[in-house]
Amino acid sequence: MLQRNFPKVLCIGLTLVVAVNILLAFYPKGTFQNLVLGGLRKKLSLPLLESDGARIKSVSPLEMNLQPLEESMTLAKKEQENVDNILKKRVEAKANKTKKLKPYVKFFPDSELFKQWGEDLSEAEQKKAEDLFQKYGYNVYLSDRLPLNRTILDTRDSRCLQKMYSSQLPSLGVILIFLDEALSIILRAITSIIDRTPSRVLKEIILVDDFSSNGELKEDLDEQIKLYNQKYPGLLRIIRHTERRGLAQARNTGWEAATADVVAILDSHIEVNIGWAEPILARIQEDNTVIVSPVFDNINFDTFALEKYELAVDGFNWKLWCRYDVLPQAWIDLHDVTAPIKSPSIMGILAANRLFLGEIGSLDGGMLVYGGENVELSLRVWLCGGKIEILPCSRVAHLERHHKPYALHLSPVMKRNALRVAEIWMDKYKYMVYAAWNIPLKNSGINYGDISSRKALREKLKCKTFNWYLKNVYPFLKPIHSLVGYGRMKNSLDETICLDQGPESGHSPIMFHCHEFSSQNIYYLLTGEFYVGPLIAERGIDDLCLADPGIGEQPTLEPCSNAAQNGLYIYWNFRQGRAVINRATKRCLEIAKDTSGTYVPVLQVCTTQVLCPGTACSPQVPAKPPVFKFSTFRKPT
Ligand SMILES: *[C@@H]1O[C@H](CO)[C@@H](O)[C@H](O)[C@H]1NC(C)=O
Ligand SMILES: [Mn+2]
Repeated sequence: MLQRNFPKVLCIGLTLVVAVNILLAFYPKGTFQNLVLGGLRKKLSLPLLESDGARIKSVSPLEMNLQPLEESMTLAKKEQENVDNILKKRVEAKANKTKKLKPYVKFFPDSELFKQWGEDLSEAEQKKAEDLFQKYGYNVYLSDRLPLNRTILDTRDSRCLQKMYSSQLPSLGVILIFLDEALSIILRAITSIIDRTPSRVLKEIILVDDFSSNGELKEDLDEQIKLYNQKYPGLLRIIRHTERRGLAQARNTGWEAATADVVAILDSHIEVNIGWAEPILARIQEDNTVIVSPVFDNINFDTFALEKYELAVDGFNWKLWCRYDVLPQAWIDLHDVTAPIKSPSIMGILAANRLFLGEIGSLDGGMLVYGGENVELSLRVWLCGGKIEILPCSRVAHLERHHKPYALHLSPVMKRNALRVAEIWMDKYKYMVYAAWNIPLKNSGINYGDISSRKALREKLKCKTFNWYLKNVYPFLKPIHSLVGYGRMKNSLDETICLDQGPESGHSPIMFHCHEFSSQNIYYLLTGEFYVGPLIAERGIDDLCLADPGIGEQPTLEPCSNAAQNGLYIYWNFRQGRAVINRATKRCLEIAKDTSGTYVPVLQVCTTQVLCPGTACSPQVPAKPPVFKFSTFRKPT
């Protein structure tokens, strides 16, 4: 399945986003819809689907850069292929020596693990590798056999190699947090840090275990730490949570234990690349209020080959899912590929002056499990006196899991954390987050925890408003000021089906059995538009507008500004409980059975479904059903 190739939630290494997704533009969404229509929805997990929507949107502004990106991706792939071929030949030569080659049989033909890997494995080995893959979400079998100090491609721009750094850099503490990671993965992260950080600056490596259940992370890991410390006295420490406390708390635990001038808070499924630390330390030495992020490359979950990612900044959509955004023009105009890039947000991995991070409140411990904590920190940094930058010369390779063994359904947690961010930071714009998630503003039924201490912190630090952030840092997000209401649209002829964006992007809405995904989100604006499908509300990208083409019975969906240009009629009169009437054509949106007996949305002369067409409708006279209405009419105020 296509989506499998893509990341689910974690934006670090939104795999292939920058390159391949551009080519696929709207394809994943079509696939999703087809699957829904095929009744296969149960097989898919929610976060996967929802982040798809976000990804499609995030990619659109990058389309203009398609050509150069494609070229450099091809180049990077070729370099990697050469490395891979050499490695493969070595492995083959070794295998030939040690055993007779049997014809290769794939015992797990459907497993993503064996798509590009594992040809030389016996049945027992395949079974073992597949079991480990299911347990961890990446190729532990291979990881256990790769050298801990393996060489990876230096993905820096050549101009980074000419940078000179002070010999008096601040000291660095590296925090590695983990939860049920494979031991060899953690050891490779540690090895890369020790090997690729100047020893004069590397003061400490602090491991934080967020209550793993994995046996090899107990004595075996302790034993390894002891061995490292024999070689590098006092360098490593491990702190173990005695209950699961989530990502944000694990990061805080590490931060509290650190003593170095600068802390780098990393995942433990990474390998830092050559020269990663110097740009970070130099930049923070220059300005201790800047929170920086390295650039990520991707370690493929199956082959462990490194895939170079292009430069991008970190952003998020109204659901607060993180994603990559285009590089700012101001940075491009500098013509210096080594210069720090101002970024609206940060992904999971960051480095900061230890004391400054404390002053602004480190991580919000009220964030559960995972997701949203990066946006919370980003808003706080920008609004309370700091800034965020991506450092192009600092590169970290990040292993994106194929599937997450823990927290299978991240969407509910993400939703809850997003509301928490909205309530603390987004002032009068918080309704945009509720609307994007299709949650009522009042009585949402979602407990986002106690936010009083975070609000007090906001007061204490005299932080700026979200409006300032929108104007000065992230003008890309475009709140809808005239939102009248949102929810699902049903027709009283059959309340089990909802108006749905339908299988073809940008074209035919359908009636489909009601579900929880955003393809059935409907937004009605004071200006008369109906947006159908996931809320976008971003500069330069249109939401989909319900349109009356003026001919035929079929309503269509078109990007709103296109629709207006193409002479489609996109303005409707509507009040809850009344008909949906096109302002120009005076036709009503109704439903009717097609030849196969399925209800479809139709545009027709208003029939029995309305008593009072036009605007001259007396509020005392409700329309006679059947009529379209919001099943739950959610007002943004
Ligand atoms: C990795 O470590 C081994 C054993 O210590 C050593 O022989 C080898 O040269 C190292 N490789 C690299 C690339 O540093
Ligand atoms: Mn990660």
